[in-house]
Amino acid sequence: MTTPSSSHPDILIVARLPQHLNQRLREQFNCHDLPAGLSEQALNDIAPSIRAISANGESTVSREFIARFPALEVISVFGVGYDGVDVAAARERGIHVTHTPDVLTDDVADFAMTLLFAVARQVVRADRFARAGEWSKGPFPFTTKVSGARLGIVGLGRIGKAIARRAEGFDMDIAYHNRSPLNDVSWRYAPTLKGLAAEVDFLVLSTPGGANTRALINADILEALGPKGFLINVARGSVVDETALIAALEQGKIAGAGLDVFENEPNIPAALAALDNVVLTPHMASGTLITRTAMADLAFDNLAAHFSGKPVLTPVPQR
Ligand code: NAP
Ligand code: 8YV
Repeated sequence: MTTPSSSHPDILIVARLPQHLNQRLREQFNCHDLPAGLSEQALNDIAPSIRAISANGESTVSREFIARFPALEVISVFGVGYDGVDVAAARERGIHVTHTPDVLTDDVADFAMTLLFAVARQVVRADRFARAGEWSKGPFPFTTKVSGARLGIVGLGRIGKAIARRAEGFDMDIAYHNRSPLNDVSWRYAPTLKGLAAEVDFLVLSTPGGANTRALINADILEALGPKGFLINVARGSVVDETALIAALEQGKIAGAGLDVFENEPNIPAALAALDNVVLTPHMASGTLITRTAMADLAFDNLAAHFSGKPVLTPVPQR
């Protein structure tokens, strides 16, 4: 590994990053931009000099990819989720992996509640109804009350707790499921995911993605959630078996879903898009100007700290 220095190190950008981050990176680093059309030959040519990778929460940075860069020192993820990065492979080489926790928590929790309300109160469908002049033919059908309803949170971490705090303002009855109970919260712990799904009206997902949570929400869990239950996913598409979800929605086995994340982004299955009982958004829960700017600054500051010989600010946790 080369010694960190502050003189325009070579950095590989592997994701579409916001303008603000791109600009800051270009001021400090010699940037090579993969999504901008860097050829395989050009990537091979610069590989020996690459000292940092700038990725986002949706990026895949595999063991094989990491192995192509012998001088790699740090991977900075613009996002809190780093399930696409092979952290074990990076650690074996002493490569730092950083992410952007906390700065996006409020926005993602706000957006989970936005999706929850949108699907329960059928805001998008009602908007279409109003615009199409359907109102003159009769009233919009009744929707589902949120205040006082039962909420289950799968993944009560930074974002999950912020969702619970918001839900308290709507007098919701709150329970959660993590792999183990927390002793610093008063919300009810459900020891099994199936038990949680069976007892709530809204099941909200805010776990990390990756192998440990793959298809956690399967046909069995959806069956337990039941025909009056709604699923909200602001976690990762991989947490839900999308085929099982589509079947459950089509067959009325659950009432509806609010989804910000999908198995194969940016592609959304046509069968899902054809349904009326879903609200679908393009992975935008953290997407406000203030938050994306804070994320960009933190992703940049992690790189800047490393290349000025300081510890990175927000390394991904040791797990
Ligand atoms: P966090 O603080 O690490 O919280 C994650 C929680 O998930 C922890 O409480 C953890 O508890 C729980 N968990 C992990 N594995 C689990 C499992 N198998 N079953 C049940 N619970 C499990 O992370 P965060 O900052 O809240 O972020 C959570 C995730 O939200 C990110 O990793 C990312 O995937 C997603 N996210 C999405 C967007 C978006 O734009 N839609 C934006 C930001 C973040 P235990 O370890 O005790 O189980
Ligand atoms: C971002 C995210 O949309 O933080 C995460 O894990 O998924 C989101 O905040 C993403 O990282 C930016 O593309």
